[in-house]
Amino acid sequence: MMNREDGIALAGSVSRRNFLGAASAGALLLGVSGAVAARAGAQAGGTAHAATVVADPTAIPAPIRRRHSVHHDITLEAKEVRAKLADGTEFGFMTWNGQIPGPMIRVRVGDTVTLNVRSSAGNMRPHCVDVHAVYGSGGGAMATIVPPGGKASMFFKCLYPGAFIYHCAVPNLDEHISRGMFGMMLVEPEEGLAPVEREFYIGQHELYTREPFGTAGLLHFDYAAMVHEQPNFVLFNGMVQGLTAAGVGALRAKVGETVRVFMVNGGPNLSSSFHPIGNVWSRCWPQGALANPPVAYIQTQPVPPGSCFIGEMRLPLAETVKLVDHALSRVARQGLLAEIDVEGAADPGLFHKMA
Ligand SMILES: [Cu+2]
Repeated sequence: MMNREDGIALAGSVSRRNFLGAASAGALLLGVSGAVAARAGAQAGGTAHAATVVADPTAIPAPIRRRHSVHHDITLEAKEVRAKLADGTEFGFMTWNGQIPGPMIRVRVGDTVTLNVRSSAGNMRPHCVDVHAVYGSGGGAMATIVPPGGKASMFFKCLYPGAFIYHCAVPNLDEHISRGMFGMMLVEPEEGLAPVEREFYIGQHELYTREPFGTAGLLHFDYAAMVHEQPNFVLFNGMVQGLTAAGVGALRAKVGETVRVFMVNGGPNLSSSFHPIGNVWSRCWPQGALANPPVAYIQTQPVPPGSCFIGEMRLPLAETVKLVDHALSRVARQGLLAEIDVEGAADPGLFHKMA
């Protein structure tokens, strides 16, 4: 495992002692919403690829087919980890369960949840969780704030459907989210979602570093760059081109399938213009708002920080679909890219290159 304390201590400019003092007082004064850590009982499941924080985009709880309510006992664990950001480059991430985004939690309207927040003993900072799927003060932030080695729990009932972000919400929440402390909680409507062949889960966020993109070694967090919203890295799942052959591998699908993409934008500051190159969102729910009818054939969908998106794509062609933020400098120069390799036979009747 990585040397967490070094990664975080080197990256941070605030001492642990000072930060802890500021955190407890600040949280009380500001009423900030909570953050989350998590290992979701049977459904936490998520796994990060070795030495990286890249969440497996296929490690998703199964679609809900039951038509009654249940209770869930879910644990999120705050983990500060030093991990690979790019080849030859490392960063001191903050994560839920060691992965970015944190585990996807999946429940149904009417379900109740006990959410346990744990903090690894080796952590340097307090953490908590604000869940946007919840009616409750700060989304649970104050109920779940925990010091290193600590634990706290909250109970809530899910009353409305949609895809919602959860994120850390201590006073330095922008830094903690930038370092990776966000994930998605999906509340399915009572009738569930239509079946599709595959589902994927990815998260976008931006990193503010003192060193430019491409620098080798351990990079350091830059508070001034964050204040001015000028990141050096914009990422899917916490790694430069992480979800491509150059990273931990591309996503895979087959011709004729329909795939559903769950996307959460942690930010903390940049909106995403989420677009599938070579395809289109054949059905999507802006902001993941499942109580509303989907919209059809959308090319590029805004996803604000602190929000989510659910989009479906038909895959009539064998091709590589590139998922991007269409603010394309983030793709060309800041590391943001995911690919879906669609396997199957060519269909010249739909598309072919001409001589
Ligand atoms: Cu935190």
